[in-house]
Amino acid sequence: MMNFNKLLNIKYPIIQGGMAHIATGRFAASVSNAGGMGLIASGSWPIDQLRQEIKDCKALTDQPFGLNIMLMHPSADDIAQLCIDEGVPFVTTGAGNPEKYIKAFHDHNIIVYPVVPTLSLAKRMERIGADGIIAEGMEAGGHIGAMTTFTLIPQLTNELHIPVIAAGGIYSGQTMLAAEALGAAGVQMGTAFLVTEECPAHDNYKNKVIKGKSSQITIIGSQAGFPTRLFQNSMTRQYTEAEKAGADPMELEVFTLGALAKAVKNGDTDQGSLMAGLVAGSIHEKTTLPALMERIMTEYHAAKVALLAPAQI
Ligand code: TUI
Repeated sequence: MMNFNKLLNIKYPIIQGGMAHIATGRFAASVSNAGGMGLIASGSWPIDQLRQEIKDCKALTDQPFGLNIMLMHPSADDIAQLCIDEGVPFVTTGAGNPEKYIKAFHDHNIIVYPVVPTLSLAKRMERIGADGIIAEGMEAGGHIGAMTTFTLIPQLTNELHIPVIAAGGIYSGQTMLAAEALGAAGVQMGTAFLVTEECPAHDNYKNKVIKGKSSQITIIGSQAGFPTRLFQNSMTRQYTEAEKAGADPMELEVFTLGALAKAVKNGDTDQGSLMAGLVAGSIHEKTTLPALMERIMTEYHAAKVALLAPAQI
């Protein structure tokens, strides 16, 4: 059942994904004000600016909000401490194992939902006390695992006792209903939130998502151990050639370093890193956050009624 919003005191069972360099305090507050769980990205800003983003978010909403910690970031320890110091109510983690932070978070009443790409990691997270799990299939944008949402979610909902949130491939009421059919208690979306009016990403980035086809999306970084889904462009072609030529992972980093900021801030669609999920091929218009949330919920309820209605033949 889609009921995890009741656990977290939010209107809709929808979390906004981390989205490095994009999800500011202001944006997270807008998502929370529209009835979802807004998340501030971390790792994209120096720690003092991140503290300010949290303060901005608190000033702009009285609704619950959260912060996403990218665990491979060298300042992950400081970011975790900042969440404790600033009383961030909800934390999600990605790109690693958050085990060492969970006790401290719980001691400070912080709810923790790790993002995981496998059943084994999810079971481990439940054992050590995670409050819920965000299971991300490889349809997602950015750093991904190897399981699809359709195969990952049932594995987790069959075996875990804590809420499972589906991520990867979710952008509409219908996909949300599909996640519910697999046992998910809620959904997380990134790409769908990227193309809202309130999102601070450059318009060139948003237009790429709105006009782009799923066939223009590729994966780079698999050899370096950090598979990342994004739009194909000059940067990804150069990266792939270097990868084929056997460049070492550190050399490959040079291509992606700063490339996300280039896309988000400068709108550089040629050399920038335009991370997006495969749903980019299904998203064709820009709306406001409240309109997006209302549309998804209306679609979700209509799709549910249509499924349950007797066949009309
Ligand atoms: O983390 C993500 N997606 C991301 S992080 C990111 S950051 C970034 N990348 C490039 C340039 C600038 C910034 C972009 N997209 N999603 C959650 C996620 N977590 N996907 C996969 C995982 C994951 C992988 C391995 C989680 C745990 C894990 O565990 C390995 C272990 O330690 O056992």
